[in-house]
Amino acid sequence: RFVPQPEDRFTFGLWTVGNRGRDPFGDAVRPTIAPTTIVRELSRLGAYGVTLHDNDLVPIDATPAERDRIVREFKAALDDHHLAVPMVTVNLFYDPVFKDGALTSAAPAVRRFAVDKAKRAMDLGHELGATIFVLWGGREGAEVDAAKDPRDALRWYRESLNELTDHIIRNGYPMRIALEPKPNEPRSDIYLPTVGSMLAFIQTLDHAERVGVNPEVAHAKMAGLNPVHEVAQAIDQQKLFHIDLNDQRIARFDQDLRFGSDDLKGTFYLVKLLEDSGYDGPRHFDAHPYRTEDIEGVWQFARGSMRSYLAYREKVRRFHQDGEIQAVLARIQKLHSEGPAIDGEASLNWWRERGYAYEELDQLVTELLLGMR
Ligand code: GLT
Ligand code: MN
Ligand code: MN
Ligand code: MN
Repeated sequence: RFVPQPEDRFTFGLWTVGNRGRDPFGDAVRPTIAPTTIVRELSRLGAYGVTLHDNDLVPIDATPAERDRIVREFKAALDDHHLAVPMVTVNLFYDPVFKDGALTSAAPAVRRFAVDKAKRAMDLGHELGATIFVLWGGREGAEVDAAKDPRDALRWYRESLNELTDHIIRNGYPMRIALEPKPNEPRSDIYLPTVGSMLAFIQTLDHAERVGVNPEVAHAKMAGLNPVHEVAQAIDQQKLFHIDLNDQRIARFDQDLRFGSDDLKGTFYLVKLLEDSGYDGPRHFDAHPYRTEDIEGVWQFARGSMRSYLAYREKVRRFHQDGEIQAVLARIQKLHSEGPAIDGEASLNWWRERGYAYEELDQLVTELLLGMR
């Protein structure tokens, strides 16, 4: 029970288990783990795949020969351990050249470099079999709005994305782009901060059909929003191309907590939404092990992420099978569908006086999560 299998479609970024525990106030606490080691360990733990930024695998200053050797060895490890790479992304935030944005930099030279870097990351992704290309615009934002008109930034963003979808189409890649919103950090304000704003922006692109979203639980919470409702809107628009699973407390810095470790009820409803909707994409964990952990703790973190998903999934199954919960739900539905049409004072009062039994339902869900049912 709760043993992850490849068919569960669990994936991890190289940068998640490989995170060295740096924070703005302290240096690395763990050594670098080689990508090929990460592949071996994730496979041993039952993951389906691994994801990466271009530079998680290939250093930004690698020669073409070095790049080819690194990619060859990585592919051999994927083959040996039967791990897939369903998604790749591009690092447009670490190098100082991107200090004022990449695709929305005010400097055309920086935008050119960024778009070309993204194209090369797409080529790498295609070579590894990825069909999803995530773009997290972490540096696409501002502190000083006097320096850059946000309308210009959006226009540059759009032009860059149009060039990237053209690249995909011209090369015949079966690839789609998933834009990942975040409200702030590392910028004071990041453009297109929520799933809703991304969805509206996507409709202005040349190839909107190729572009969807990659919501992250923590990012929605940082914006003070309900991740379940954000993801539901993406599903409603058929734009949930990928998802980043982690956890986060409201009104704190970007925590990247282990999936399902903090908000039990919120996580339950998210897993319920993913499972009930038939979402069949990767369950991608984008979180960091605590800074207190050594390498053993890193693998505990990876194992725990997957076990927790399976445990929440089991709770969803029980929710649907629990006689009492289903009876309350049926009662609520019957009330809503069979209550009188409103055509006068008596029927108005009928609705005004009716209780909805949500307290009863919510308590049952709470007890389910607490292991009492
Ligand atoms: C970075 C960020 C994540 C993004 C990754 C993709 S990198 O760690 O915090 O939310 O998904 O660029
Ligand atoms: Mn994040
Ligand atoms: Mn993310
Ligand atoms: Mn984060």
